[in-house]
Amino acid sequence: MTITITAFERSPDGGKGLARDTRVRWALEEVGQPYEVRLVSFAEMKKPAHLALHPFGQIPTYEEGPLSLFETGSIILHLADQHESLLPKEKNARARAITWMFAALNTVEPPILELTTARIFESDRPWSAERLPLVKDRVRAPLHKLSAHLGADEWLDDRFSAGDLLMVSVLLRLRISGILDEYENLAAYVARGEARPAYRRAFAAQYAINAPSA
Ligand SMILES: N[C@@H](CCC(=O)N[C@@H](CS)C(=O)NCC(=O)O)C(=O)O
Repeated sequence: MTITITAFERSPDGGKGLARDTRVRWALEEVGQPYEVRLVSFAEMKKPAHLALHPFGQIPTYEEGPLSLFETGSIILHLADQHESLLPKEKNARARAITWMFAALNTVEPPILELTTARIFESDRPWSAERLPLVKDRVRAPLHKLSAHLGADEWLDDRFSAGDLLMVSVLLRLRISGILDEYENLAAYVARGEARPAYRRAFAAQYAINAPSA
């Protein structure tokens, strides 16, 4: 069955792979599932046809026959559920991998999003310089713990899973701030994720659309 996802017609990040279609592309590449991409403009995302797929008017969406999904966590869980390469079959290992998916999206990502908002949309406010260090410390708080948990391990649990896919995708957003490099083992963990052939294919596919020269 054909799988179609949506992505920005032109991502504001200019091809850095930070738009959330990249994580869905990565999951699809990990499981060897071909897919099509429908590019949408900001204006199209807010129109009824797209809102019927995504109630919040965002990307990515995922269509597979009669099924349509939004929310990257849900899309990746749907794919991982069918592929042992992303979610182990053993009950407890599977539950732990799903826990890491939630941790990436619910614990680690929110302060990172707040930092992005502070840097991009609030930098001209008179209180921005005073607030930014506080926001950065809120990003660091879960990273200290994550770094301690990972230690010298390769992945968050015994083997790569959808939990790592989401955690690496979330941490990637920090690179521009320099905070990721404060944690040597997390920077190496992200680099391991990026080195995976499936990630490279996903990155290249979005880059072909979003690179400044494209
Ligand atoms: N929680 C959602 C967030 C989706 C989201 O924020 N998408 C961004 C692109 S990465 C978007 O569409 N932004 C444009 C907008 O909100 O108008 C998910 O994980 O899928």
